[in-house]
Amino acid sequence: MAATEVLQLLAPDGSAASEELPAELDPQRLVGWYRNMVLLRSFDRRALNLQRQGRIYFYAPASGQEAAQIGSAAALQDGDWMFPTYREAGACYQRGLSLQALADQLFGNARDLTKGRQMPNHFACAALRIVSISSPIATQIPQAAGCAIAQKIKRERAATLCYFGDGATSEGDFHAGMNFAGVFRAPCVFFCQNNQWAITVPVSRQTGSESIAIKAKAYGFEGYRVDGNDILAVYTSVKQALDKARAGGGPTLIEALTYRMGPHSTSDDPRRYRSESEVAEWERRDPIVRFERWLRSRGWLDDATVAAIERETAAEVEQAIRSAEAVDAPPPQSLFEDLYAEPTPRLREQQRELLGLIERGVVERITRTPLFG
Ligand SMILES: Cc1ncc(C[n+]2csc(CCOP(=O)(O)OP(=O)(O)O)c2C)c(N)n1
Ligand SMILES: [Mg+2]
Repeated sequence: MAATEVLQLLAPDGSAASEELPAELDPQRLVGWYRNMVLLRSFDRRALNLQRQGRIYFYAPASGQEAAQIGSAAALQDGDWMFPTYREAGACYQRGLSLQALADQLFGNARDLTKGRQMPNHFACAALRIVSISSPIATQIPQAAGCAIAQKIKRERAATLCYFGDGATSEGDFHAGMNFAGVFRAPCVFFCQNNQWAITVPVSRQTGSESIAIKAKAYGFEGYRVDGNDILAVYTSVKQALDKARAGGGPTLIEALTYRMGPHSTSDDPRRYRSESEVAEWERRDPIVRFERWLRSRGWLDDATVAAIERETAAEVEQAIRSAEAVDAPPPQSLFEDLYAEPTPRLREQQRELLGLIERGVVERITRTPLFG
């Protein structure tokens, strides 16, 4: 397939390009993906409201990108590594990070795996090989290439999946990472969610190339474009690329064409830079509606099941948020842990000083101080 063609298996009206499905995709698994997409949409809506109510201080929604997120992460296997960005709540959930862990991270509470030290949306889980998210755009791309090269040296039959956006492709780190991966035939899949915008900058201002996918050619490997709102196309292409990487076939770049339907983050008002008609146009290609239509046409979903999934996922989200909010902030002394095996004398002194201030009531408790408005 040429790097400018777009792979699509499901049309926006839910009709399928082919009746044939990969053997591993049974109805139960497919309806499970649908459920996860609905859950992610519900989590997004709820998290935006939490920020507006001042209960968390930041959130980066993924509405419109559910197919790209769930479909890509569904292709991962044991032993694979994943380098997400701040928008990948859904991909992390699909990979196995629990809804409770996501909610705990947004609140930065004592149960949070990132121990309240990261901005909301910056998930991580060592046990699942989900690497800690860096806010600076594209820094994870060379890291992912390096991780994949290490996998190759260790002769693991596993691969690395690296997430980034269209905006990230204008960073030097994109070039460095892709180049390294190409030279060393790293088992790395570069998954670009081209959601048309990098905050206020449209994708037309990111590149003079025909596509993002075509850039892979310059680094000596294959690049594909897929319809990122078509979960079957996303899953199939990422699965093929990961299988190829695990088998020693080197890296692949996948450009998933999708759309960020909401704001960039809670600090953004997209009405100031894009038209309502553009948003409406993409709403007609909603990935959840499309997948639901197809599942219904196959007889695997009906009104009662859809209603139950919507009800149950909303209740699960509510429960996770309630539970997360009820857990206190991490203990202040935990600030001093994890950096050194043995704390330095200076760190010990600072810890003593802080605990003294707390005892004397000078610092009542460590609050979740807003960093971003
Ligand atoms: C190096 C760097 N420059 C600028 C920023 C500010 N910033 C945060 S998100 C973002 C846009 C990223 O766009 P894209 O890569 O398309 O990802 P998306 O947010 O659309 O998912 C920018 C410029 C940053 N975090 N890091
Ligand atoms: Mg973008």
